[in-house]
Amino acid sequence: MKNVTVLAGGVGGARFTRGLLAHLAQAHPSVAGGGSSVAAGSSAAVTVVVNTGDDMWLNGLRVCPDLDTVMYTLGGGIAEDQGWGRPDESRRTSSEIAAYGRGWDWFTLGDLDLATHIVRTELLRSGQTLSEATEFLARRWHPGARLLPMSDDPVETHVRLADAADEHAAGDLIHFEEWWVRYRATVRVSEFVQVGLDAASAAPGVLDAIAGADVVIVPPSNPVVSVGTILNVAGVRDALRSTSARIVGISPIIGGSAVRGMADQCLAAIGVETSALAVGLHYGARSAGGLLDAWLVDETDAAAVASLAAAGIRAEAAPLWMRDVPTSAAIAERALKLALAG
Ligand code: FO1
Repeated sequence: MKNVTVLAGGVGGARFTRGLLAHLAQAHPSVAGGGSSVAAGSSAAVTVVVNTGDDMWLNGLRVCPDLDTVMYTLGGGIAEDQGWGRPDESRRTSSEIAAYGRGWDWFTLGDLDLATHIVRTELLRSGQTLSEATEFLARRWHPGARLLPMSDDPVETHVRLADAADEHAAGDLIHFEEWWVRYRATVRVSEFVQVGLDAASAAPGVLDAIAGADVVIVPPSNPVVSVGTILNVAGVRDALRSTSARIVGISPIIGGSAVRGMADQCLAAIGVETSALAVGLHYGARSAGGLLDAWLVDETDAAAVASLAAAGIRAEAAPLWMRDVPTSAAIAERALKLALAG
């Protein structure tokens, strides 16, 4: 086991990767020990390619929700129950910003979290790329994996509202985070638009991390706005098609409902049923021009295994609830075994 590349969004991808690193450290101890991009104590090098479609400019700061969630989660700085942001947060600064009538008062920029956005913005304004700024920030957190933004070019997921909401008319495009956080994805959307995608290229190292992997993992992140966005970056799908790596995914849907967030609303917007089977078929079998060699579903969805196999996707059922690091590590172990079997 040498190189594992994970295509991650926010909370689900971050928690899965934390489990993966724990499993690799315990299962593949190496004499050399871990370096910054090698899982601590493991001979395996893990690269996380992170979705940047949720990113935004807010109060003049570049906020990168998924990169920060992965960095904080792997670095031990995450507000665990919330899944994003820092623990023991305060909101003194954002309250002052709101007093000026600026910013998004429904989007919490905590005082500690703000330091990350301030330093990132300073680095970007000094001419660094998002990759360079991400590498700099990660040094403090020692994530045990290499974090790569999917692109150094700005890509923002916007949603086209199917219905009016507050000051927005039906047909308006709003930033994904406004739909996700202000409206909790309750307003119907007609499409997702990745603003900037056409001009975006994969960040340095992303395509190589896919080409050079032994296993590529699609974690239980949002298949539309997180994994889907990464897949749309120029060159990524081709790299996934041609890599010698085995590609395994873990279903973000258990028993017909999204484990976290509002993935079901995103799936509905693209006409995909909210089921482990439908998402696996949505990603598609590699042998049929799709993404997956293998797909791990929860035990409650074991009935999907036969249909997935018929579609050319090797599937197994396993407990997929990530309650803590040990359960996430067990899922990672099953995913790696499934990827490398057959
Ligand atoms: N999610 C919320 O539900 N409410 C928030 O106020 C909020 C603020 C926030 C600030 C920084 C950050 O990195 C993430 C934040 N998130 C918040 C989470 C964010 O919406 C999600 O992590 C992803 O964008 C979706 O996976």
